[in-house]
Amino acid sequence: MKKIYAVTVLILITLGSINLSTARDSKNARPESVAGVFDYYLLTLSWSPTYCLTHEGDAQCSGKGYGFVLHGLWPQYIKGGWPQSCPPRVDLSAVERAKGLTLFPTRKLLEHEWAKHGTCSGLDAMSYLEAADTAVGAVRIPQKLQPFGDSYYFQASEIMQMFRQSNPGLPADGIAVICNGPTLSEVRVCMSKDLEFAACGKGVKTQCRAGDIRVPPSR
Ligand code: U2P
Repeated sequence: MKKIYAVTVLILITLGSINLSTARDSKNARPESVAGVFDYYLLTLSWSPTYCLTHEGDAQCSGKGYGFVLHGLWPQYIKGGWPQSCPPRVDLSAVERAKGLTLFPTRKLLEHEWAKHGTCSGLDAMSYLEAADTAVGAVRIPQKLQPFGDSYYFQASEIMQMFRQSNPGLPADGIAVICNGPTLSEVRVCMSKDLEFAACGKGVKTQCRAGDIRVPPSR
């Protein structure tokens, strides 16, 4: 009798935990990634000198002298999150790769970004790369953040202010600055599907400490 009771309790506990974990999984589940189903784009510009501090061997780091480089043009959901690696998976053709290499600093990054984010734009590869070209061309890099020789220190709010001054129409909630510890890592600009400056959705915000952050020099 004791044995039957113990087995019944065990079954009930197991069923309970299956139910709980199913509920947890469905709460955390992202909407399925479907090409073309998203709300706006996030243009991400990486401060290459910071990336190169930890990736010396990368092709973008060998004396290229880059300042900001294109990291990606990422489809986003207004409620937070983003689709990624949308089917069907299509590799870039030689012509598309050549176009992409005029925009991205390395072939590795180009191919990764197309596979992870570009496929979710709902555009064919050439149209996606043209959209990335338009997006990059729409953002004027402030004079003080062009590639240069010295290390500079700015507050994240000053970096946002500089970008807004150089880009009339860029709203205060349309830009985010990302740091890697005490160092500038990226500037992210939100854009509508037709590549106009726009407010960012949930979850896209500045991630830097208060006070000065370091902007290391180009190499
Ligand atoms: O932020 C760290 C890495 O997370 C990925 N990311 C972040 C925000 C977002 O909206 N979408 C996104 O994919 C980026 O990864 P990657 O594209 O480089 O693989 C980002 O570097």
